[in-house]
Amino acid sequence: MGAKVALITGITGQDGSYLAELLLGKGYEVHGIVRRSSHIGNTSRLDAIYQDPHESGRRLFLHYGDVTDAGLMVNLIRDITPTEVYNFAAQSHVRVSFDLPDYTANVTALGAIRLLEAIRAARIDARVFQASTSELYGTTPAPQSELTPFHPRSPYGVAKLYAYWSAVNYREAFDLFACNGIAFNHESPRRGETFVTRKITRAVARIEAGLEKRVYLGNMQAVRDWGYAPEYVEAMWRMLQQDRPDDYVIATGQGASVEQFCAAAFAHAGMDWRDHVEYDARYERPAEVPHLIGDPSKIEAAIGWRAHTNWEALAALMVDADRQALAQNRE
Ligand code: NAP
Ligand code: G4F
Repeated sequence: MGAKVALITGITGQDGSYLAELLLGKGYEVHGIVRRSSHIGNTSRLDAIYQDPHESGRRLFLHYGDVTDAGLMVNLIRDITPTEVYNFAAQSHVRVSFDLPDYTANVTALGAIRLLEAIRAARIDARVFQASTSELYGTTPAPQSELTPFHPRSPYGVAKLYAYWSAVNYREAFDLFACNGIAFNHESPRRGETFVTRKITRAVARIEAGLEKRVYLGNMQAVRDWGYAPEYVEAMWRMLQQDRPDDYVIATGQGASVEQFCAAAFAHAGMDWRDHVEYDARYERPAEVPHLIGDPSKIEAAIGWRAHTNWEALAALMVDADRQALAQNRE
């Protein structure tokens, strides 16, 4: 088999950075698209693995780009000729998507079709992973599986529905090896600071250190199926190593409310969440997704992947990481 070359859109995000590490460890040449920013902070999740690619033996290459730029995508795909493409680029915040519906559709929906078209135009035999989401299910009853009907409840969910069906369509119409991973919420110390788990664990560390007194949250009754991101990127990679392309739910199969996660995170630091959490209606969404719990039986049976870290262990490890980060920053 020839050299494995991966292209990751969204490489600077939580999943992109973990996947880049996984693939480099497996001997891949890894290319990533990075948005130009006025500061260097947007590549901070890659600091541990990024070395000067011009030195011999380096296998991580970063390219300026944006999935709203179709011409760039065509040129990049043609130049890199990847064997695997992982599409993680998205405006991925559900609440923000209500404020930026047009932009979210452009990046999250049309970005996917631009990428698929670039692969088709280049006539390369790349395998494609599309980062689909449990947000597709919206209000349909839990547990949700690959057979559960979709009913997205946000501009983000609607955009991801377009991307999901685009991947299926290119598989059926053009015989492209395209897979959807319908990932339920997955978190880590690299989770963006405005998603609820990281917002909570960061607040726990800062309240414990005396830097803050309280944290403001919205709907605490929503239930999510929270898993650990490094395990989920392993599932995504394994999906592209199968003989045939298919779509899979990636989940733990366990649900917990925001309140339960919050209670566990504060308890890990010996505190009672009720002393430090206040309600703020600004964090409510115009339409909420109340209850997401995945049924991972298909991926467990077909691929042999299963989640190992449950939400309580996740809350503890994220609090510990935020404590450590705070201590290092204060040195
Ligand atoms: P994330 O941390 O928000 O990362 C999103 C990535 O997309 C970042 O690298 C971001 O770049 C990049 N991006 C945004 N707009 C772009 C554009 N116009 N052109 C190129 N890149 C762009 O998300 P994540 O948690 O790693 O999730 C990865 C993917 O899985 C996303 O598509 C997300 O919607 C989906 N997903 C996530 C979960 C979850 O629970 N984490 C569950 C289901 C599906 P910057 O760093 O420059 O912002
Ligand atoms: O952490 P969240 O913002 O994640 P959400 O909306 O479930 O979306 C994440 O998971 C999806 C997979 O299902 C991904 F596709 C998506 O890209 C993203 O990664 O909110 C989780 C829950 C929601 O019900 C929200 O209403 O927490 C509730 N919540 C309560 N207070 C809050 C807050 N969410 C945020 N972000 N901030 C709050 O203060």
